[in-house]
Amino acid sequence: MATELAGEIKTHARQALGFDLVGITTAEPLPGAAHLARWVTDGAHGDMAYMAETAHLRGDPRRLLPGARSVVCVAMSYHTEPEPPEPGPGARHAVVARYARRKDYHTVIRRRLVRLGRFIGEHAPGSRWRPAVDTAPVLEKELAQRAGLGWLGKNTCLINRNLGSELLLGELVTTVALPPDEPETDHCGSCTACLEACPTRAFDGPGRLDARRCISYLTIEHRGPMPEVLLPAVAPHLFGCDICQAVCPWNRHAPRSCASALATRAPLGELTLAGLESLDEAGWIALAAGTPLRRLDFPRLRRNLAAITAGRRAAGPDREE
Ligand code: B12
Ligand code: SF4
Ligand code: SF4
Repeated sequence: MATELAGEIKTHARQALGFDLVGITTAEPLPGAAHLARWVTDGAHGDMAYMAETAHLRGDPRRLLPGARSVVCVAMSYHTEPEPPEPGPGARHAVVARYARRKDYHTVIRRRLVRLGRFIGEHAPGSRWRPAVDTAPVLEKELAQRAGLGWLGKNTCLINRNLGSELLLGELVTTVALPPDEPETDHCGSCTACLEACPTRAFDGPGRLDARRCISYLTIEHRGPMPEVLLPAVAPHLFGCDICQAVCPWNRHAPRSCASALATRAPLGELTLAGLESLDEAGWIALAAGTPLRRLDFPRLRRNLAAITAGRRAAGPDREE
């Protein structure tokens, strides 16, 4: 009965809801909670206070939904267009991370998870469920690894053997007991490309990221001024960073995603610095609306633009145009 339902859930998630990957794990606590606790104690979360405040909850999905027995893990690929060459510090373009050049995945995935929850509710009357996408206090990548969707690479991202790592994750925590899938094993081998490619040396070791040095953190999450010494490496990134995924061999042959809900929005891949400089607050809000970019308020947009200018200057006159 539970095996049959698990099969129906997977088919529905893939065929009716358009998820690229789906797997099931138990709602048992995750061993990585200990690493998270250490990460926070070391201060590697920087000023992401929410990570410290909720660290004690993140390792146990049952804290999200009392009585939870299973977690249905899903992923959508945003590997939609070929990787453009990374512009150097002197480029006229501002780089926006690939996941942010499209509709906000939080909205897309959450809506589909709600439909999946209703589907399960119809088949298991009286059961309860809760969707989670990014903001819920749970270790999403480790859950997905345990559900067989991929492994945690040395760059700390979840990588799938077929689809690579350009994946966005979500979970449906449910009180229904479902048979779990086999966890995925590690396939990084002796490769260290991501650790070597990171321009700010943000990795303390394989799978250990000090967010305070990560361009993604500095441009999206960080509130204060950027550390001056990192500015040349931050330019020309306006929002997020893809370098440690762009160099990953598992992304080289991954098939292009055909999820139309996550199709690229034309202007977001080619924002010029001059165009961004000329925007007022209303212009920026309109441009960022409905995309992950809305996370960046106008003062921090201006801060990031100033960081790009300062970074280009610090990189030397020949890097400025
Ligand atoms: C905080 C956060 C960030 C932070 C910190 C990143 C990080 N690696 O933790 C910052 C702002 C830097 C960030 C950046 C990005 N993020 Co983010 N982020 C999150 C968030 C909210 C929490 C992650 C977390 O718990 N971090 C805590 C640390 C401790 O976890 P960790 O580094 O993964 O470590 C785990 C293991 O590696 C292991 N471990 C840790 N240390 C050690 C040490 C040893 C010795 C061992 C053996 C193991 C081990 O245990 C830990 C717990 O499982 C999740 C959503 C969620 N709720 O999970 C999204 C999430 C991880 N982010 C996501 C994305 C897309 C990104 C970016 C690609 C965006 C971009 N292009 O700029 C980058 C990727 C940068 C990178 N290389 O990780 C996706 C990842 C999808 C994927 N394929 O993996 C998620 C899952 C959101 C989503 N719903 O899709 N992010
Ligand atoms: S996202 Fe960029 S800055 Fe952050 S760890 Fe990866 S390569 Fe380094
Ligand atoms: S670049 Fe190499 S080491 Fe890094 S995540 Fe990919 S396979 Fe693993």
